[in-house]
Amino acid sequence: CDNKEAQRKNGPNEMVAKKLEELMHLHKAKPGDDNHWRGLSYQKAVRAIRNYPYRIKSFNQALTIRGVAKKTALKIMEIIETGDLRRIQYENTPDVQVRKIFQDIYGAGQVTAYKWYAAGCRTLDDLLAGKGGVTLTEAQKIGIQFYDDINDRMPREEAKALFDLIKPIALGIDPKLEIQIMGSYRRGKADCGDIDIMITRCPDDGKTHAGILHHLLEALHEAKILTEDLALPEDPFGDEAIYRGLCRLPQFGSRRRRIDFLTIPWKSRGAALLYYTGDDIFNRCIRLKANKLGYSLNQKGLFAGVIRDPRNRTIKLNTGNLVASETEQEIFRLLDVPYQEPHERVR
Ligand code: DCP
Ligand code: MG
Ligand code: MN
Repeated sequence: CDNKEAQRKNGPNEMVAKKLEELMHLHKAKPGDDNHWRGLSYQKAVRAIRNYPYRIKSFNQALTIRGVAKKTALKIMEIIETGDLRRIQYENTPDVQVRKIFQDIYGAGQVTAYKWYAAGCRTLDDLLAGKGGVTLTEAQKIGIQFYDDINDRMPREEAKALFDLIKPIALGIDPKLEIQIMGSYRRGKADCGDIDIMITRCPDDGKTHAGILHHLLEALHEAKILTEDLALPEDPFGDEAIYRGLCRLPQFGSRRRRIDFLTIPWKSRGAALLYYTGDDIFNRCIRLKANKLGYSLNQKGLFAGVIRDPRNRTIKLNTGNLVASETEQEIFRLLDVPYQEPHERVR
């Protein structure tokens, strides 16, 4: 996991990257694990191609790019030589197009999209009408109502403007709260798919942030900043809670934006910050590094001595001992990885 500068979108191979990205989205719209993994491997290749500083001219040169194997190199050559990729037309069939639209509905995934298609639905209106006996959750209905808003990304300035409204309201409830934006915003991206807000509080004075989310959500609805709830916290009075919803700037004509709140115990703030800053591929990479050193890393901390069931590695026979969780720096140090600034955390 070495450093990598942010993706360039005006580099010498942008046309190649765009076409492969199109194909990646088509694979991701198909069900099944192999399509999922194929989508991920394209994602890595697309990034590496965007970061590659020279114009790709030959098959062998393409092969030198990390994440590009023979099949991808052949596709790259086809794009360079013909300006197009036939495989895109071949994959982009009407059923894939419909499922791609369905799967972008909040609260729906590949499996649901497939099910709805199989039930005979072809449009968002079909879904709303319950065609083929389809029933929608409340979150999915909101997902359809604000389909375009939710699937659009906001400029980072808008994320900041929303946060600048939210922060004083939170501090008005408890001035000792620590509140900050994570996710793509913290990585410095110019546009954000949503706003990811972390809340915690130092318990030195005997108080914690437990229960704060309940009051904050109420105040933000009152202020007409929160507009719809998508997923309410299971226990809004605990110190670990997740909320997902929609928000908007109070200005007339402003669009709905996705917002996530997470409250986390003070002790695990470093690990939570690391995890929720991402990006997701960087996380996978650093988790792998942790595993190689015999650790286990998640949003709660870095653990030593975790024993996993050899027949099913996702089952922990022993949860291990917490070795670091309060700062990102100590986690990087223990993993023997040089500290990486948030904007560098893209792989
Ligand atoms: N995350 C992860 N794996 C996932 C989902 C999320 O590791 N499957 C972590 C890394 C993400 C962070 O949580 O950076 C926030 O998730 P988001 O879905 O909000 O992703 P980003 O904020 O990175 O991007 P976007 O601008 O699209 O919201
Ligand atoms: Mg985000
Ligand atoms: Mn998010």
